[in-house]
Amino acid sequence: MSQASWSRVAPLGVFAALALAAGCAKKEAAPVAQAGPNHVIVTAADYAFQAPDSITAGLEMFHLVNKGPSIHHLVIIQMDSGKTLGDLVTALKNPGPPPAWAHFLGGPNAVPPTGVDTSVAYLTLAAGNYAMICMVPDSAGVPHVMHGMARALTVTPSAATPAAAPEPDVTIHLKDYDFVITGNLTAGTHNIRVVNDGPQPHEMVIAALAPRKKAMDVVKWVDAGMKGMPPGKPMGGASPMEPSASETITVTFAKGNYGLMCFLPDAKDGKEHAAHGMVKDITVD
Ligand SMILES: [Cu+2]
Repeated sequence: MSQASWSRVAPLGVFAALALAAGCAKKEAAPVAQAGPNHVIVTAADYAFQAPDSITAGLEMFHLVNKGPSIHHLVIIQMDSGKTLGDLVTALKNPGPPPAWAHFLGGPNAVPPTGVDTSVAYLTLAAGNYAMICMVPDSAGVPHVMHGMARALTVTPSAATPAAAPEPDVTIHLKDYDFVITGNLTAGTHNIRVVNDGPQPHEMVIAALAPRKKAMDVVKWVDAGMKGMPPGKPMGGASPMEPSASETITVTFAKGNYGLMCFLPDAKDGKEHAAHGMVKDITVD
């Protein structure tokens, strides 16, 4: 698969070089390919995001850094035209599923409050109005978005063809209720394509597990308000995304035991998807 896509990319590069050499700027130019991702650095703290107000459409490489003191993540939500960040925050105060005009697209999932660890996600965004929110709960179970951890993001149009996300060597399908992994999660850095096969929204939190701890211990610790010694350390993953959404994340694994978890509430009974079995222990070696 990686060979096929390289062979598609290479001729474009040659063509672009030839076009430049020929100085064909006067003719109607073919759409130019975006050179690479737009780097979007987002810094989380209790309870606000520091981020640009506006970015250009195309492949966005979100880098999430967390200055704490709490654990935070970044959820990217596309809002249908006419809807504002205020509308979104108001709608999220109501129990039940989010409004149909708010499209949860993913983003970089939870990162510990070290100010150094980074969670990375590539998303291809079209021009429009977006929101960045944190849905991680505080010790009373109230999501951080309700403490003001919400920020508007404008994506401006671009004539360039979006750059391609890095070729994944691992794909993880989110299902009701499972994580299905294809490819080998070995020690080292991986580009992981995360695809929500639905029918419900899902997320994937990755945690490096403490000795003798299981993914379910992390779920229980989060549900109990994240008090005391954490049974695992968050190391990114994919933030909540609607069915059919996908993104690519870059994660570096050391040898060891990891947990994959989905904390989203179930459409039928409101319980976390982890309680429905969307929790997986994996060993990387
Ligand atoms: Cu889920």
